[in-house]
Amino acid sequence: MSSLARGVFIVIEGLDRSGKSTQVARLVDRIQSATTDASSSGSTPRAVPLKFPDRTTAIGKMIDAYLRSESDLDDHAIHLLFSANRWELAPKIEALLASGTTIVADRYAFSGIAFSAQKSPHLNLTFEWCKAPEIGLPAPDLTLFLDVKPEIAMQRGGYGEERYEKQEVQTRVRQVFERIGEEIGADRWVVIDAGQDRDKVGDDIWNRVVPVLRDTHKPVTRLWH
Ligand code: FDM
Ligand code: MG
Repeated sequence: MSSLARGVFIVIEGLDRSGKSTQVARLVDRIQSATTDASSSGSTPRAVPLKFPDRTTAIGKMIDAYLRSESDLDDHAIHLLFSANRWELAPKIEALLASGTTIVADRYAFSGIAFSAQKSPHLNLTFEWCKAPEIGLPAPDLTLFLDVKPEIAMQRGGYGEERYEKQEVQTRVRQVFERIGEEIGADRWVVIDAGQDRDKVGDDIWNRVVPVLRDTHKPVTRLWH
């Protein structure tokens, strides 16, 4: 690997309980061990996980209270907070990629659009309105959508603790994700069958990621530019 090669920006998306967190951790480990050879400089990490929302920032704490139903916020306001939470981390994303570190993010702008736009039957949150604040964020090189039927996901442990963890919400979210995938296109959006066992899901992800890891000489693009 050339010292000039940038890191790659990978996003794992999916419904709640689709196995994202498990697969993010596995993928980071796998990239880490695949790149820990003579070319990597000492202990410099070659891959790091990120998670959206990042609940540790001031904005993230407001989001956390909202998700745990400790606060209520207007649907437009919470949408913009989720987006602001990405914009506040965008400089870090750019710096990591420039330094050659690959990022594996647990959710990103696509969750932002899907979870807000699913509310549109009742409100004014159109797909286009929800997409607008995400335009211009660093674009993932690859998004892996972990596809699981909402009725399967809800049988998994811990389901239903937070806002949005309801079958009818998840069903609408999945439909918006489908539309986003069509817009992004097959070269950057890959659907993974997340109903399979974890090892198989991990292998399917790895097979799609390997070619992208080699493709580090094109510049980072911006969402919908
Ligand atoms: N969520 C997540 C949104 O509504 N908008 C966003 O921009 C993001 C990143 O927050 F229900 C929703 C999706 C999920 C909840 O996600 C928190 P985690 O992965 O369970 O922390
Ligand atoms: Mg959750």
